[in-house]
Amino acid sequence: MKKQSFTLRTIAQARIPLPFILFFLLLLCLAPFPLGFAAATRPNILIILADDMGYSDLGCYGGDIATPNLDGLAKNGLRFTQFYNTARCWPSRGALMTGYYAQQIRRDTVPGVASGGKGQRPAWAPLLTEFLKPLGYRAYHSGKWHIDGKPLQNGFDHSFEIGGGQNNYFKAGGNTDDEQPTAQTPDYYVTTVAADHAIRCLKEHAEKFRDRPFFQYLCFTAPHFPLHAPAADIARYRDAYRRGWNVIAAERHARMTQMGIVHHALPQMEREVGPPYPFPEDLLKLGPDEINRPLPWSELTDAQRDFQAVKMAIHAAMVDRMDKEIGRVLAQLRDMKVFDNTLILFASDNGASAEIMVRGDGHDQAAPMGSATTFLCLGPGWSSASNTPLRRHKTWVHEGGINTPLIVHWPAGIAARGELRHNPGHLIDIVPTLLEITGGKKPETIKGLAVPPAPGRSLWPAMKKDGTVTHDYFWWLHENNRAIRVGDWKLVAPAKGPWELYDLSRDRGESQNLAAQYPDKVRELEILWNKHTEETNKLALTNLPSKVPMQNPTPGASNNRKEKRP
Ligand SMILES: [Ca+2]
Repeated sequence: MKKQSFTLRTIAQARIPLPFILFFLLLLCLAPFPLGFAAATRPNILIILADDMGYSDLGCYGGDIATPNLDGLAKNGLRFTQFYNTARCWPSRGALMTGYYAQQIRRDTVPGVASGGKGQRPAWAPLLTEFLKPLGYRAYHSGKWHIDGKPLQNGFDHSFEIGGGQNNYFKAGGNTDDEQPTAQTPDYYVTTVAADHAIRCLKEHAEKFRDRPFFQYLCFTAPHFPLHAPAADIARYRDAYRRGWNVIAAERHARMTQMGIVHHALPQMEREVGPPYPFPEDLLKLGPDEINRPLPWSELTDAQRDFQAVKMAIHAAMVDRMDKEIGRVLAQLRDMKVFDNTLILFASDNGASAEIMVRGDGHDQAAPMGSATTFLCLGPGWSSASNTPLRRHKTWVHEGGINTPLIVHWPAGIAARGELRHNPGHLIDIVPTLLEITGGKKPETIKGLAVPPAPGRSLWPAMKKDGTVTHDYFWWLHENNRAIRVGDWKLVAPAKGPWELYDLSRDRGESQNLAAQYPDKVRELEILWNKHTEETNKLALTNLPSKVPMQNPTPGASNNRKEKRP
């Protein structure tokens, strides 16, 4: 008001003609409205995470699984083609929800401190919810969690949490609704139950909090092992994968190339690379038709081919069912008339998994595959096809382990329809992106602690125009698998292997190791990786909670092998 009075007095003194004054006054009167309008229409946010889904599983990324609802979001939104996660469930969720690399917040292994699945975030690393609250958002969590603390103590107003080791899609045991045990139902299937919960939260929101925006965090466990799906869903894919993983990979690669998603050669499957953790006794429990190497399909026996084809049929059924459930959530948004002004982001927490193990109640070889008493994993043959056309799997930081689709849909905010974005990005970018879009702010200190600079960049400019967001580098470390990307150069090494160097501008399949040809580039990137790792470890060892047990005395040693819920 002070400023306005001063301005009017100035105008009067200047003896400006009346029409100009009236026009100026009109502008002043209108000025508050755009601000108010923007606040009133702040977008709702829906983040949907898949679990262990491959880069090319979705139809809109060249896949052969029916995913019409996600394809529809892609058709009217954006698909990022080089979007990264951290190669594993819990570090990805920590990075997504805080905007820091997982090690910076002790959510992946750091030598000398409780970390990884047992790590506690520093007080300066609250979740995204805490930054959305002051903007009026209500927040709902439905599904997998894998972050330290409980959702209700971390800014969520409701939470359905899939717990209990996540070892059975058909059992309610261990799952909680606002921290209370949930009831078993005859047709229980957790993918459907998670969507039901999200829809229930949205309905309540429409009834009681219509004037406020919402953040719905919907985290499916699909298609993480065990391969469990309703029999009718499996039946529709029973014969779809009999051609084998080599043919399916080639078909996916051809479609992705035609769609413009990739433009590099398909890498060879690595027949010597099996699951990241060997469980030889578990392999025996699965019978003679399970194999733990991605052998050429032609080398399999007929019985092995039948068995393997059904496994992929179950994986497809899990993704197909997830898409159907997403469709029900989208229908709820349309029903609430908020579909256009809800910013929807869909991604997977890591690449498809080569793991093979048996947990929970074990595996009954006589039971129908994919039913409640079986415990099957995708394994390296099909995870190679699922991650087409990228190399390796979940836990590795080669491209197959760390790439995910990222679908962005927000008709009210993004003009582009059906476009690709080749701008690289990472889960660490989601918090800054959402803060920029919503007008949220991170304070400089939290609970008396200085908030360290976060590594992510807002992808909002890239959503408007491709190629507008650059990062100094992307960094990875998981289970001693390590990598760094600067521009299109990527330096990567498996836990026990030497550095490999790739030019991702023409070789995202990581087929041509250029390390011997460019030793100076290797050295330069290695120095950068070492520097970031040292700084990260130093940060992780500061601002410790009062009672933190020391562990992992050996650098690189993992405390994750016995994680109950990878
Ligand atoms: Ca995962």
